[in-house]
Amino acid sequence: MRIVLLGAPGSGKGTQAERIVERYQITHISTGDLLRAEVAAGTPLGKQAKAIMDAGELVSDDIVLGMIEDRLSKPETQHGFLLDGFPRTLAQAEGLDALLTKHGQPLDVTLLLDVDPDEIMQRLLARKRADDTEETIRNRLQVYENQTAPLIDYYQNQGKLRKVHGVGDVEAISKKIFQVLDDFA
Ligand code: B4P
Repeated sequence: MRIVLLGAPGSGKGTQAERIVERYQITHISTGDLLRAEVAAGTPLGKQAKAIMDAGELVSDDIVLGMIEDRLSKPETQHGFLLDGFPRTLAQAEGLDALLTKHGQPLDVTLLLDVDPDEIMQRLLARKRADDTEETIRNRLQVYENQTAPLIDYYQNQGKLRKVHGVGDVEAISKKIFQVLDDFA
């Protein structure tokens, strides 16, 4: 199973990703987690990424695509994977398609977690991560609208988009997601 999990920052991607990979026994690849690990380790890439992430901007497509290419070349991803927080731009989506075509492993489905901006603001202010200030969240939502939301049409045109409303009980949202994904298992 090869899945993309799409949604605004704070839509519950990280939360639901953990449940999805456990149910289907596939590899979880979160570009946010990979970048935070680079920052924590103080690598040159991490130093470059930190300021961008703190400002709520997107790290460059080249860097993120390089990280994904590296992960997708690992044997454990042969059994399937869930991409969480990637792709976030059209260039990343096109780069991913090219990579998966090369590997002969096209995506099965893109799942959109749909949550409105007011709910997102409340959730992220409650979370208190370093990049979760009101100003940064506003910027991240704007970046999402401008750069990531066009991917909804991109995957819709490929006939791969499925949408789940992401507000309410975490367990209930997982159930709705599993109903959609079971068709691809
Ligand atoms: P991410 O780590 O992807 O950050 P996120 O979008 O804020 O996380 P997520 O959406 O997973 O949050 P979650 O819902 O789990 O990226 C961080 C930064 O890294 C980006 O801003 C960017 O700079 C950089 N980056 C990452 N990927 C990139 C890429 N591909 N290209 C370029 N740059 C990239 O959590 C939200 C909160 O809601 C949690 O506290 C959770 O407990 C809560 N929650 C979840 N479900 C809920 C529910 N149903 N009800 C109430 N609360 C809920």
